[in-house]
Amino acid sequence: MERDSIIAASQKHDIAALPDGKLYTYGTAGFRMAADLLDGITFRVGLLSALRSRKLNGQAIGVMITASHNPAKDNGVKIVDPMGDMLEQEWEVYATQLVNCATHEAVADTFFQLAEQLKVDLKAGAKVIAGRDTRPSGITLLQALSDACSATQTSFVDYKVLTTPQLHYLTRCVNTEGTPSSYGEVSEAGYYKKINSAWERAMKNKKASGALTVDCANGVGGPKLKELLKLMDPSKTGLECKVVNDDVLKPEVLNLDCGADFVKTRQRAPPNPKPQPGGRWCSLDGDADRLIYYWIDPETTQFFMFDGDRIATLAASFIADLFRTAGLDGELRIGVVQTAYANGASTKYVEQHLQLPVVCTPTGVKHLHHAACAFDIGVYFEANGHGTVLFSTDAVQTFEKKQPQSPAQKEALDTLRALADLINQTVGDAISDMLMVEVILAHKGWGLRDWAMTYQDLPNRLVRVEVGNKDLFQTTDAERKLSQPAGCQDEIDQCVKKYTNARSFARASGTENACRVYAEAATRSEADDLANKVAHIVKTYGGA
Ligand code: G16
Repeated sequence: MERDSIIAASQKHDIAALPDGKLYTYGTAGFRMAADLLDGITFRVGLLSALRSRKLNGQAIGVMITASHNPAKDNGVKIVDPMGDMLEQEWEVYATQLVNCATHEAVADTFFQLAEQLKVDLKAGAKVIAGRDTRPSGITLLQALSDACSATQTSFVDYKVLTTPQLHYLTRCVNTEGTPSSYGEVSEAGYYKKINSAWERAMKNKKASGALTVDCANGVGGPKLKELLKLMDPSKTGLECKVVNDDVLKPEVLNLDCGADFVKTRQRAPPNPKPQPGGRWCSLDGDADRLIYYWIDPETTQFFMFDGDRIATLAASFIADLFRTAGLDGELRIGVVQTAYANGASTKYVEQHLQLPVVCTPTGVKHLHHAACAFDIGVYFEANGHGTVLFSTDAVQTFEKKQPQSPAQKEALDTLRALADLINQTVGDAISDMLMVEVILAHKGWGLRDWAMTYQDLPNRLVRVEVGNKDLFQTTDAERKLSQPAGCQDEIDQCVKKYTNARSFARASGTENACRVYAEAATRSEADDLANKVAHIVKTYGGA
């Protein structure tokens, strides 16, 4: 590998220095910003992926180019580890280091220094696979990645347009192909086949009731869901799926007044198409890794949102029921992982009603995923609808070994096995999560009214606050408190005390140039008022 060829390739992919000596950092979802700043960053991420692959004995590393729920003008790049999980945290530091090199020469030197420091054999083979969402800027960013792979003699496969979870799936498939833990066929078609077969097994003898309308945020989820629907046979399972907001030809409409982030933050349905009262609706986000359901009560016209907390509680309660029926109660541990954004009522419901343990982690699926691995069945969801259910190897083996003593036990075991295949084990996947929700509703014979009645959310509000310098805000206690700037948390605490059953926290976003404030309280007006007051405090402390 030649220093000169890395420098020459790097020269084609410049980076703009940030003002005031600020650094680009590998955040909640990799590097994410205005797309025109990302060319050089993506090149350098390619270099790091080439190192990571060599460090891991040539296993394929995934790189996803997406800015998910962010506006169309943004883009992002993140690294996926061989088993489909997020990049190991220690390596985020190396990514930040490589990306912030001041010159092209420094890029090459840092590359070789990292190789030495991390004992990477540069003569070994390496592989990177990549995918992108529907943003047009993704095409040139893919080229930057490809150039980094050529300059480091790394084999590169471009899977073109994919949902984020599909790229995670493919990464795991490539690395497990031909082994006893093979995760599936290494192709997009293999993904659809695996999901559809698991869906049909999970729905055996059950029927979904009525149609489901899916808002795809005008993102990649639209065309991909339509591919899956070509395989799905509504006459077998009763599920009629209608796809809306699936225009991927007009980049500017991506995530615009639609999608999971819109529904969650505005706490209302997208204006178009207008949901029919009583109908079952859900929204995906721009790269199809988040899912939110909603429903309008035909009697009161009240809007009900089923966010990540609701999906987690539904999944945990169903799996716990299946365990009881299958006679596995007590053998395997189920736990729920949430973040500070989880509605207090959902936490109480899991702990007190379902009698299951809850763990709270900082925002970012990498944190939740890690915590969920500590359980035999780890249900993790962020309130924004990003999450999945992890089945440990032990759990899967227990389902396989268990001899059913009755037809009911057999059905429960079959359903558990099917769910383990249906639910994407690598990362939150809106399409697979949506089918999981449909399976559960069909098994329980529930409509959305029944689901809405499980517990009552505390009124809450999420506010985005633009500040002079978001980096001033440092958190502790799984982001439930600010450690910096000094004095800010005290003011928030004083404010929260004035409201009933209230809670509020602030943190810097890892994907946007802003802070987020969350507040919940006993009544709608108290939650709104508290959120505005705390947002004001944050603004005051946030620098000019
Ligand atoms: C990403 C992360 C999520 C996180 C979200 C918002 O989601 O993967 O874990 O909750 O950003 O993060 P923040 O509040 O730090 O901006 P996505 O769907 O945008 O990739």
